[in-house]
Amino acid sequence: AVDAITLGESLGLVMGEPATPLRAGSSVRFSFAGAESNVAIGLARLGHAVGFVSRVGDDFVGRMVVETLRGEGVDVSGVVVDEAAPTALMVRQHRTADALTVLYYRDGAAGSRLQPGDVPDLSGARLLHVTGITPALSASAMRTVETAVRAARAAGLVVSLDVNHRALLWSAQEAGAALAPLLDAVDLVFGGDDELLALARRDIGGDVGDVHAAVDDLLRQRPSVVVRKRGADGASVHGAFGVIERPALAVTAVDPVGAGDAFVAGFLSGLLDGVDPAACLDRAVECGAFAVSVHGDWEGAARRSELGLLARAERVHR
Ligand code: ADP
Ligand code: KDG
Repeated sequence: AVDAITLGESLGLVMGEPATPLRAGSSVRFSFAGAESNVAIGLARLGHAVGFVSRVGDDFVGRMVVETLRGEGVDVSGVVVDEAAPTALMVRQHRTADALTVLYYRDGAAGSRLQPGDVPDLSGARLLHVTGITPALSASAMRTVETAVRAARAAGLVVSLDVNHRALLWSAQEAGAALAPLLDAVDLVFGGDDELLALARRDIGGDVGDVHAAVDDLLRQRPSVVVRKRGADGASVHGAFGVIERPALAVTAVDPVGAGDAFVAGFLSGLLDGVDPAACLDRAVECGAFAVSVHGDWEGAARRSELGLLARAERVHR
């Protein structure tokens, strides 16, 4: 039995080198992406028993995803191999050191064919994590997320939602409208400022006062913890205990993608360990810092034995 389950679409990833426009003949790295599989790897590296529910195509991209996840110790028994559609693909151009552009090739791909029947028996697990990406993929993927969230709630699991608005898939307003009805079954919400505003059905682009009002709106519904992700500015956790803030760790950031997923894995790891919200946040902040320090979505995710490494003053550890 696993402690935690994540559900979503993984995509083959063709990634350019940092600060390099993609041209014919450019060197690229082949790997995979996907917020929910990133979180699964993050949790597995931190020592938790975690399962991943998904669909991949019957192709070498899907096999690469499944074999890598299995190698990372993720239970992949919930990954359906769909013979009727390819595994999704994503191309990532790290155009300059600071600006990345992404192309998705995921319309009609295996992940968008997720269906409610793919949701396994969740009893026995303690936590379900989903994101706002999956419901944007298709009507059946949306129903699959709803089904998983309702089943998890009924079985007494902690339900975690990362808003993860992807503007290439839908608008923030559409995302907020689609995800808000899930809130009565969600315990834990993660988001950036505009994502929290959208989820609270407020205008995005508001000031810090508006964001705090949105957090309060969310906490008046079922969620008991709201976590505000603020990139290099750090993060805060909000709940009945009040507000706890942390700055980001000072690291050399080479790749911002995947920070949020590693951060979520760190926070959920603390939750599974039963530590208090401040300690969950500390672990999240450190895991986010590990992720931005390494090129790739999940490759830099921290192992449990590595926690504490970035906080030390010395740079060479021998
Ligand atoms: P997302 O990837 O979901 O947009 P963020 O960019 O807010 O999420 O990153 C999540 C967390 O990762 C931040 O709250 C912070 O703790 C950490 N983090 C992000 N960027 C950096 C950075 N440049 N340096 C150190 N930590 C970072
Ligand atoms: O959080 C990182 C994700 O954005 C990336 O892995 C790809 O899941 C992905 C998406 O839909 O953007």
